[in-house]
Amino acid sequence: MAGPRIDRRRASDISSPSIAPVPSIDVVPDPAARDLRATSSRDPWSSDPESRDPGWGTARPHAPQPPGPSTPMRVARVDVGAVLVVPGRAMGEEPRRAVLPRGGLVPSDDGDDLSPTVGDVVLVVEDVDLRVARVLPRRSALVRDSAGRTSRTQALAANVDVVLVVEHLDPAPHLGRVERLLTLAWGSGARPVVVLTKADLVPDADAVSRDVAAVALGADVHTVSVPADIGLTPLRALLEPGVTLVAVGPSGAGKSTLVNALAGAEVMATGERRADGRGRHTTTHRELVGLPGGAWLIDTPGVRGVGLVADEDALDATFADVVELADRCRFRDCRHAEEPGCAVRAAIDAGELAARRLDSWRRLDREAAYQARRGDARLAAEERARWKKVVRENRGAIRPDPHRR
Ligand SMILES: Nc1nc2c(ncn2[C@@H]2O[C@H](COP(=O)(O)OP(=O)(O)OP(=O)(O)O)[C@@H](O)[C@H]2O)c(=O)[nH]1
Ligand SMILES: [Mg+2]
Ligand SMILES: [Zn+2]
Repeated sequence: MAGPRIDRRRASDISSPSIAPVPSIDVVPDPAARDLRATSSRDPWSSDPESRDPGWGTARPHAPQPPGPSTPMRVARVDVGAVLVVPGRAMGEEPRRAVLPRGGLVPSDDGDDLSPTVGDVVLVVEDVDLRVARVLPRRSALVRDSAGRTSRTQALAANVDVVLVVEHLDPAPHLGRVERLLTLAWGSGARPVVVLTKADLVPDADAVSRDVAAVALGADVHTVSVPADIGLTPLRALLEPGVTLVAVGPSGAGKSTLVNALAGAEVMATGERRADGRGRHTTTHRELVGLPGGAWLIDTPGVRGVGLVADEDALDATFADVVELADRCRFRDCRHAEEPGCAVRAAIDAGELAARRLDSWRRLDREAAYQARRGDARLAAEERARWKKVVRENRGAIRPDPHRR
């Protein structure tokens, strides 16, 4: 369930009026996919009944196929220059290594070349090696802004239905991180579900859980403990055949422990935190695991910071309460500071909205706007590079005029 769609003013519009939405490179989210029910009744896309596993997403039947026999496989893990792939019913099958084209980019039906990510469905061709020939359309993707000089985005996982935002109750949950990961999740096209772990370690799990629920509008919040076997039943209920769940959250939150509990087997290694309290990453790779019942789980390493990709709808979904208030302010360009008739300030003064919620919204909104500008700058640079190439090519074709000096 996405938040209400409100024509709102971005907080950052004031300082930078000309922000164009950045086109997402890795994903074209299907709005219908935000509703889990919409994804669980997908059309079969192949005449081969073995391939009708709904977890595979929907390929357009008219899409051009690479020549020769090719088999759809699911990416279980990404390596350097290759991916590990598993067939549709993955349990018990050893993943096979399939090499990527030079540069790692694979043609997709959307016209762009993509770096295959965990959860992708790819067509592989068997000749000398197993080769990845094509990435089938993603029905959802968890996309983050990749750090670094280039303003590329990175798809962390594809074709997911549920994003488990995993956060520990001990130490106390970090609300800003939950908001950030929820925004990432809303932007993916999948349904976010918050999981608060280590309920056995705190006396007041329910009270803390209510505080988290207040910043997780539209998402279910579950309080769990794996060792004490608390709260796992509603999560197990999510494991429908063909459904893919991905666990995201900080290192040590208990993502792998949760994945193992849901899988009913020791599929991922788990680890203690170091005594000095600094996070040691136990899981180092994103990995897809197929369960006997037909559901899929993706475990991810704890990420220190996930850069947001500009996505106004996702931010609006996460901050639906603030957005709704902002829409009632007297002035369209209200900064929610000292202006008369500010509904946001009024709500904060009345104790109906936490001041940190406004701060948090501003921070993430600014970050998304910054990311959009970087995206624009990158597009402009690509355009310049394309143009230079045209000029270079034409220089060879047009003979210089000997009379001109
Ligand atoms: N008491 C308690 N400990 C837990 C619970 N869940 C996980 N742990 C412990 O927390 C530690 C970290 O768990 P992991 O599952 O490895 O955490 P992770 O999120 O996968 O961490 P990374 O792989 O580094 O991202 C381990 O020692 C687990 O045994 C829980 O519900 N209660
Ligand atoms: Mg782990
Ligand atoms: Zn206002």
